[in-house]
Amino acid sequence: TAPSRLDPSCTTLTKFIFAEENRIWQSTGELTRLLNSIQMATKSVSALVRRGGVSHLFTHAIGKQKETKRKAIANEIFINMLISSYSVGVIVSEENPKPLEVDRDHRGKYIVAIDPLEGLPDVDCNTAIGSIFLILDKGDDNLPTAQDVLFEDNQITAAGYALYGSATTLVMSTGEGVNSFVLDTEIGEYIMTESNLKMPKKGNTYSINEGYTSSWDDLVKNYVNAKKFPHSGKPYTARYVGSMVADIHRTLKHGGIFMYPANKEHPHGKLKLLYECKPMAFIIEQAGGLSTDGTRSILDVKPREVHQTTPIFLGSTNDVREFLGLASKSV
Ligand code: AHM
Repeated sequence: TAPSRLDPSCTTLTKFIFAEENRIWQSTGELTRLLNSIQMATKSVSALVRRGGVSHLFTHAIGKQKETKRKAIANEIFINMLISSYSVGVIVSEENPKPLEVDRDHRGKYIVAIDPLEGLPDVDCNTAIGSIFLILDKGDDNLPTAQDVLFEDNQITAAGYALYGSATTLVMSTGEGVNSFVLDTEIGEYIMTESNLKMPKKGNTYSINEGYTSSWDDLVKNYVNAKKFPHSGKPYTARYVGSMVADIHRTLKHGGIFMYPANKEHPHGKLKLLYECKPMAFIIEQAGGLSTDGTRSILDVKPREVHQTTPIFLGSTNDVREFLGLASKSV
């Protein structure tokens, strides 16, 4: 259970970041500053999302216009915070066509890929949305440039997401398991609610947009069919918010499988490799689950383009293995 906010011994995200720096990073403080700038950005975006339609920022905008405006503000918040951390050399954002090189005075050693506000199509219906981040290190002493974003040997230093749901939750991994924090709005701090979170080995939920059934390949059709009409046991439950962070957060907590395969409209999948799929795959694998594009782990897919998309299947080990088992039989 979550510790009381009045308990001074509870672990806040800020305390956790300092303790981790001391314990494992033996760092110069760069990663600490960077993670703190990301937590600050998510707090600001959380406030922006919660003000929603009543904020003066949005009163003149409607529908798609409103969505675009909100994304632009969230992007500006993230980029500003990242630059102010003096830890980032290059920023890739879903909202910017090209990678952004940080000016010489503020430049640091990390490459950061972000989707500042994700899952917006249904935001007018008050659905949960999120922000996603991936921190890469190219592993040498030269500060990164835009060309380094697609460097094959970039290592993931950390990844995570903030989910703006009924509460704001931040889930993060620095490669030593997954930790989850909930924003206590009264004190403005994230409080740790789960440490070293492990996902169930098997779930009973599948999550996919079934409206596209007619354009899936036979493998996906057969797999989903097997979940609905099992030879034995109960059928799986279907859950699909249509907001990636919400769907994957539920999969992390309750187990099961999330899928966004290729379809006719998106022959190479819809979700973006660098700032949507890789961070989520990192979290799921750090929590003991699996991710795949159908043939290999999403973490092993080498990016060729900044905004590249990929089919993605991820979730509980046994569920993803069952899917991959069908895949190997169908070749
Ligand atoms: P975007 O790339 O336009 O931001 O869309 C991403 C969103 C994800 O949050 C979600 O998983 C997916 O698109 C839903 O797509 P669909 O409506 O095709 O099922």
